[in-house]
Amino acid sequence: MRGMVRTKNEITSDIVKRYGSEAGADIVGIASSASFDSAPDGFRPSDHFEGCLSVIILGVTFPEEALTDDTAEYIDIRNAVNVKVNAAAKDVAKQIKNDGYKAKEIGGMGGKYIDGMTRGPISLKHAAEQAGLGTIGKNCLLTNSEYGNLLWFSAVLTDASLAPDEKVRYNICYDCDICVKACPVGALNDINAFRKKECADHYFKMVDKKWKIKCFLCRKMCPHRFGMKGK
Ligand code: B12
Repeated sequence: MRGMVRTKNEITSDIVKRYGSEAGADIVGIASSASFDSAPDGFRPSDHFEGCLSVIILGVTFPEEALTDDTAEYIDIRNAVNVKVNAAAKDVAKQIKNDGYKAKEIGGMGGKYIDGMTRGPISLKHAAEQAGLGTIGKNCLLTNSEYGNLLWFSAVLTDASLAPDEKVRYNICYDCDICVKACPVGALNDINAFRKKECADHYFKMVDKKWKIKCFLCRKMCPHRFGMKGK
């Protein structure tokens, strides 16, 4: 239909959150693109999507057995959760495009290989923190009051201007150092600099020619792993 100007449907944060939960996300938060000003160059939403105004973060929970049942393969659960959260992001991006805006989904795993390490386009846990979904603890993981650290994230970048959620203010760690002491390679020893390489070199193992994740103690040992409501 040449010459026809496509009208936009008005979308709000509530509408987008409904899209997210209908698409299978357990939790949805919204951050402004501007809240990434302190992220490093190349890792801001605007580096990947010109005109980005809002970042929608979608979280899907791991089942508790991922941490408690030694017969459950953590990596299989992780892969299934990743498929689910990526599908939710794709769905939300599609709906936003149908409403007349631009949108681009960011998957839950890394993309580029930089300095010997997989890198995502943006840091999803920082995005989740900006979007009020929880707080990053000494274990370097985003912890939510209801779901603990069992959340796995994806995101949608959009040029729609959506009201951001407020950051949460709770502290979860205080003088607890359980995760720091539990890490077999000391990756959490310096609170200001997570030792990615030490962690990455340790946490995989090869079994029957397949990569498996053998260590997630930083997740498992946290007293708030299942949330903060007295579990
Ligand atoms: C590469 C990667 C790893 C690497 C390196 C981890 C790391 N911390 O960078 C290794 C292999 C070690 C790893 C291990 C694990 N990972 Co990992 N990993 C990723 C991945 C794919 C990319 C991370 C990345 O490139 N970030 C971008 C860079 C620039 O961020 P950064 O280096 O952390 O940034 C530093 C600064 O630049 C700055 N910064 C960067 N961006 C921003 C933005 C703002 C607003 C601010 C203020 C600051 C800031 O802060 C950081 C240091 O101070 C993410 C998915 C994703 N896209 O986020 C998952 C992710 C971080 N991993 C996750 C998980 C669960 C794990 C493991 C438990 C194993 C597993 N896969 O189950 C362990 C836990 C290790 C730990 N305690 O942190 C989850 C975390 C979920 C949560 N609840 O927090 C993520 C978010 C995947 C997901 N889709 O949910 N991971």
